[in-house]
Amino acid sequence: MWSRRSHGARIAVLSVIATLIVLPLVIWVLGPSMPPGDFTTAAKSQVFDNTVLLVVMTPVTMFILVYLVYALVAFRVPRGDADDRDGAPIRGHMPSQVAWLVVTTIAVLFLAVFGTAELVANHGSGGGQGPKPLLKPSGNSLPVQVIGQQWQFTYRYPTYGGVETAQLELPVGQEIEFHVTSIDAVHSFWAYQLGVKADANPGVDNVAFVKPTKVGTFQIRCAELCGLWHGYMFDTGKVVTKAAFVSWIRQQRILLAPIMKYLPPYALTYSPDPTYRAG
Ligand SMILES: [Cu+2]
Repeated sequence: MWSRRSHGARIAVLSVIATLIVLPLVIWVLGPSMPPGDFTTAAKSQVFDNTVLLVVMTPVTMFILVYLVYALVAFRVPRGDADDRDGAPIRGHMPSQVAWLVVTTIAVLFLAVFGTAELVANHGSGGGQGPKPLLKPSGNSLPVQVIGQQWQFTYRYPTYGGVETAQLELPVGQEIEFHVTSIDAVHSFWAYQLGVKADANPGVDNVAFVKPTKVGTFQIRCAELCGLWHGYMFDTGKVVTKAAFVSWIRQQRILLAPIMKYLPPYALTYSPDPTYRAG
C-alpha cells in the first residue's frame, strides 16, 4: 500500500494538473460568457469580477473533485474485507491544517481587497450608494430618476424639464446618474444588461452610476417582492445615439406637456398623500 505521504503528494499533483487544464477554459471560454455582458462599463467590470471569482474557485473545486475520485479509487474497501475497518484518523495532521488555514486566509483576504478595489474603481459597480455617493465618476453625468411604484417604474429627467416617462431611454457614451426611489413599497431597480441593481425605497434617494457603451435594448425588472403584481414589473429600456436621445426626449416633452401640471415638482424623494393609495 502507498503511504499517507504519497497519497497526499499524488492528490496535490493531480489537483495541480487538473487546475492547469481547466484554468484556460475558465478564463477564455467560460469567463467571457458570464453575466451580465458588455453593455456598460459596470457590466464589463462585473464580468471581469465574476471571472476572477471563478479563477479563485477553480483550484479549490479541482482539489475537491480530484480528492473525490482518488478516494473512490484508492481508499476503496478491499473485496472480502469482513472487518469493514475505518480509515486511519488524521486528527492533528499539521500539514493539512496549515494548508487549510493558509489557503482560505489568502483567498478571503485577496477577495476582500480585490472586491473593495473594484467597487472604488468602477464608482460603485452599478450598485446603489445611497443619497450621498462616495464613489463618483469624473465629468458630467446625466441625472435620471427612477420611481418605483406598484407596479411599474417611471423615469424623470430633471435636466429636461422634469418630464416623467414610462419608457427608459439613455444616450450612449454618457455617464448616467440614476436616482432610484419609490412612492410606495420597497422595490429594486434591476437593469440586467446595464449591470445596475439598486433598491428603490420610499423617502430615499439611492444613487447609482453607469455608462452605457453600446446601442441596443436592455431588460428592466423589479428585484424585490413588492406586492401582487411584482412579476408584472418588467420593461425594456433602450440605449440610443445622442442625437436619437435628444429628439426622443424633445418628443416626450411635447407629448407629455398637458399632464405636467398634475405632477409634483421634481424632487429627490416624494411623499404621496397616504389616503390617495389607501382609497
Ligand atoms: Cu416592485
